[in-house]
Amino acid sequence: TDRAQFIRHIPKAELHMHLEGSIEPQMMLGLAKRNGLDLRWQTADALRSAYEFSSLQDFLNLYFEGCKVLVQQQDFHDITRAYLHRCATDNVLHAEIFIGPQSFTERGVTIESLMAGVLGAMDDARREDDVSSGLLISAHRHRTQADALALLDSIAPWQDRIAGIGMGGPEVGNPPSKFIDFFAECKRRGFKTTIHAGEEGPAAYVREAVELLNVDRIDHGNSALDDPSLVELLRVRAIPLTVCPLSNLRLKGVSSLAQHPLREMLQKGLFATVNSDDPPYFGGYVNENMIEVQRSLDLTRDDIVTLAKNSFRAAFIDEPEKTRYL
Ligand code: ES4
Ligand code: ZN
Repeated sequence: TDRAQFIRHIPKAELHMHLEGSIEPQMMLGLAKRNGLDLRWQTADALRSAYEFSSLQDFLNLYFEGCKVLVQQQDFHDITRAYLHRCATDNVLHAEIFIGPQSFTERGVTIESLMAGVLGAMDDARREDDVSSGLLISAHRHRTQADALALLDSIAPWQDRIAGIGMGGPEVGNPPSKFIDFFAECKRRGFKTTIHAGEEGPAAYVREAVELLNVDRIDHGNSALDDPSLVELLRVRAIPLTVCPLSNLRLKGVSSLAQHPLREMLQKGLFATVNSDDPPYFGGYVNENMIEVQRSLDLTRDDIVTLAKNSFRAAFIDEPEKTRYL
């Protein structure tokens, strides 16, 4: 349709996408074969049919299992390059991509091969496709704060190549308040920060992320709408929310896209962006997320323009560079 074409063509940024969650089934099988690993699935269709989830934890179990196919520097290069190629096709001019090194270093993969693979592919995409990108290092909230601080030390050699630090993993039972010292240390080192909050957890977790961690963005943030004074805080401070509609649908955060909180977020003046989270797992890249949520919530052309502009405004890039996109 007209509106879908408009969405595909408008220049945009993506700010919430996990590299480990970007591996298409065919590539997953190829990586397993290349590394001599046996997967529980033998065909792309069989793997795809496993992508049915009842909750965030149910998804994370499969996601962490899939991480095992990433072993060599070339593996990290190839998945990063494939995603950034897709960005070029989708008019995503800038992408900020998460990777969670703890899934790999715990198995003996070196941080050096992980970083060289990902950063090399980001450089290639800039040169070959004119796609700009930033790397977000994500810590696991189900591990300890000491683990997160050790991760921070391990990435120190690449400080100037890292756009920001994030946090993901099973949310309920692992509140932001568990990581006050870690996020203070990230800030002390000059990093921008973000954290998954309000995806399955309550509004109180989003409030902790803002008031105790002072993060620069919130990933998801859906449950914030349950607390009117928190909505006001997010609006006044203009804290971006990286919303992921198809992720919320597939992890049962919403029962249908028509129930998705995005329209209410925009109506209340919140700084919302639309993102894909883990595209093959949840059934779409950023364009599919925007197209499907636009249709389900009957978003206007102006809403789409707002979302696209917000994606650049919320990016962890220097203000002078941002104006190139706005
Ligand atoms: C997540 Cl660690 C991680 N990866 C992908 N998506 C997520 N959502 C919450 N935590
Ligand atoms: Zn996420």
